[in-house]
Amino acid sequence: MSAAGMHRVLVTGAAGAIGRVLRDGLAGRYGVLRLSDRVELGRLRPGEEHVRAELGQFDEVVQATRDCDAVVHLGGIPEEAAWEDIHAANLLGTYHLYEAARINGVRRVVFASSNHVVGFYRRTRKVDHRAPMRPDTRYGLSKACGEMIARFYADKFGLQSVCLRIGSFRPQPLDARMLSTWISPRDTVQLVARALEAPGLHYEVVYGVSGNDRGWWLNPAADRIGFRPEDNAEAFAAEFDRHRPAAGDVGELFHGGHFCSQEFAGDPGRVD
Ligand code: 15L
Repeated sequence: MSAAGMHRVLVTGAAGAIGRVLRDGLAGRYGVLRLSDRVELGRLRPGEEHVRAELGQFDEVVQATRDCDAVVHLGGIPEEAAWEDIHAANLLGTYHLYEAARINGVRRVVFASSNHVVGFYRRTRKVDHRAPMRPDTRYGLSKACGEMIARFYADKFGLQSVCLRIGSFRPQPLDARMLSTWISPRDTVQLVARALEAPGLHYEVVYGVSGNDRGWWLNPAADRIGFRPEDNAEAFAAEFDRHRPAAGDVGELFHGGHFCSQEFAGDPGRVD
């Protein structure tokens, strides 16, 4: 049995933290889970196959996407880095992925975007997926471009896409900010499964966040794809409630936290 008729699903960046959790959480759900990464993946389990692919090498990405019904695109650099590296792995890599998916007739791509697409919103403000993008890093900028690539391929070629603006994926919240941004491993597995299987969609942007009482993101598309988080960072609030923000720390003002304060040389009063 393959959920939603998915006989082969490719996961790029499968050796990373989210990829490892998906291997467990999605095991046996689809015919074959094809895993790709530039690094070793460890021993394969029944129902898994491995294709080594460098996202910067178009031919390799074409090979990796061949015969796949859907792709979960986690590959790339997951944090701030030099522009040349972000450009190669995240921008060119995501373009290669979508173009290869189109050529191979893949039906749907689930793109791991990031909350850092909207990092420069103030914490006093809640935003939904329609709020104008305000990337906080070159990394966030690359994810904003990735969402545009996804939109282009959906509108132009009918390649369905779900962009997941993932918050803080961790076993549990690690600081006061994560009481708002945390997504648990089990909610992540549910989110990706819903994004792969929800019927009749064209293009959606969904915040990847647990049902946190202190959340900053309004998430109507979560309902549309049937994502119902089971976890809530509030269960860990007591550990962080004594936290007092450091005076003058720009990162404490905005959703993106320290991604905003890195290299910051602007006037926070004008970033409203
Ligand atoms: C991200 O996009 C990063 O990949 C991750 O490492 C976390 O830092 C997360 O955002 C976050 O905002 O906490």
